Amino acid sequence: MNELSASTRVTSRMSESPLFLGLDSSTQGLKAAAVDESCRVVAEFGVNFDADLPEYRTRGGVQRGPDGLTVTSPPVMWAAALDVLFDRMQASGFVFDRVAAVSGAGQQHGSVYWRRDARALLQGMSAEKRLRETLRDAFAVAASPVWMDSSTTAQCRAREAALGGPQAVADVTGSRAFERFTGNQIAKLAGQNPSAYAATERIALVSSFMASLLIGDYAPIDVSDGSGMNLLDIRARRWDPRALDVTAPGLAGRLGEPVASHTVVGNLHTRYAVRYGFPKNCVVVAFSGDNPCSLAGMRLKQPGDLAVSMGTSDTLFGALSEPHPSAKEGHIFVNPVEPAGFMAMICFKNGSLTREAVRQSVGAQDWKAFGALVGRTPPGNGGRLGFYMREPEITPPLFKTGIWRFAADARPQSAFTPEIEARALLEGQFLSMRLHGGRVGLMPSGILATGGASADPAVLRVLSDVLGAPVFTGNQVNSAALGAAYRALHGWRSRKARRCLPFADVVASAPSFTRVVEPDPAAHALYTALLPHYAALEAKLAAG
Ligand code: XUL
Repeated sequence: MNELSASTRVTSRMSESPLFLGLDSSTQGLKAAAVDESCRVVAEFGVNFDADLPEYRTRGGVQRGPDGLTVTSPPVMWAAALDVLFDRMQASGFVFDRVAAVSGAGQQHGSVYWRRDARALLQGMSAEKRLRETLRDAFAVAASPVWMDSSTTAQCRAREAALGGPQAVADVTGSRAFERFTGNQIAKLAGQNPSAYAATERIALVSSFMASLLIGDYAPIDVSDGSGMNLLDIRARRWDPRALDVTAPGLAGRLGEPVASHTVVGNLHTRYAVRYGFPKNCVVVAFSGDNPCSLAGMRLKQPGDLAVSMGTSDTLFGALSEPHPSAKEGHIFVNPVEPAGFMAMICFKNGSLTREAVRQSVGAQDWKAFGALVGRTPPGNGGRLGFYMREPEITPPLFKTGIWRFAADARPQSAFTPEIEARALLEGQFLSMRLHGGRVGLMPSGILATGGASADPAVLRVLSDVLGAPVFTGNQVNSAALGAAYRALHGWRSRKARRCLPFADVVASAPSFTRVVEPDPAAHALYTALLPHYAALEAKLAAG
């Protein structure tokens, strides 16, 4: 995701209509996007934790423990950033008095431990005092574990053992036990630091924490971000009692009841009306995770709408009506804009860095030259397949790195010609997306391509043909903040209508994406025939 620099940006003149503000409390900074009622982005702002709040001594927004596994951030820094952001918006003339609703995104999985009686501190926030002072004593734990933390393997294995194995955990909570998932972080805290856990009155996610700062009270966790905890029954949309029991004592009360993502969780605290001029009746719509908000920002409204984000790692997103949780393939979350729906998210570690390494190894100077190489071989590569694992892969779980090449008859090959290698890389990556996406129920009817590689026509051609769907592109700066702004609008309109309005209707006037590639049916049929061969080879590799 694109980090905004410390600068601020007002992209067009404010209109007179109400505005909807979306925040994104991400790993490295706090961003904001404001949209008008027709989903036009009118302003964007950003704060960078390292640069703008150097006193917290973070690098990339986090602090790393000596074990190399523990990764935390001070929650008070996230609160301090909110003041810096709003001060900056005020200095640039942002019209706070037009903001009808605010919502937000938070980096997923990170947790904040409110100390007993912190609620009174929140309620008593004042316009004169900065949040960092008001909340100095609000935390039972000064260092919040974030999604990059991987120190809870023991707790993950204990959870899976207690609940019947990884697939059983996935069946209920949408994902097998993952180190960064909040339930496992809570289990670690309760086990290793029982006095801090005992002093904790309420546990927030980064998302609900930021919402709490706005309403001046403990804000509920929404069911979509709540799906990233290994604690929520994603079908019932309630905490799973067994998952809570194996985590820590007295957890239900500390979590509070989760709410639907479009819920208005409160009015903005008067502090913000006095300090910045927000309207007194400005409402706060439940904050959610950054990935759920990105789904909203990319307007993946219905099952079949997929997004492929091609960055350092590649991520496949999609809306789903029927979830098929898998212990091997990514995550199923509750959908943040369709209360009865779900979303899937699958991460592939070997993304741009791997593509870059192969581009260099085949002697292509740039992506144009690489595309020319790909164009010299036919779709399907004559049945040849390659697996390019420069990094230990998450999907499929392949910890051994290396390159494996196979002829059409499955015999291992030590090398391919540059043109066969170039095509094998792209086809392998997208066959993997098709295979693993299909296993959790993602069946594409349209694909939004984002990230660096989405500018490359050869990449998009193979993507479209392998997945068998048209590819769209658009220029969106920060889909999480934008999605949060759309969700603010969605929650606000739904509240007025006293029912959850279809999200598609609410964002109908947003700028459309550009349809850039149509799938070639003949090529797609070839890939369909090749998929079982690919799956068999991959299974062999995964088995060692
Ligand atoms: C998702 C995850 C990351 C964070 C980044 O499971 O861990 O994408 O949400 O902010």
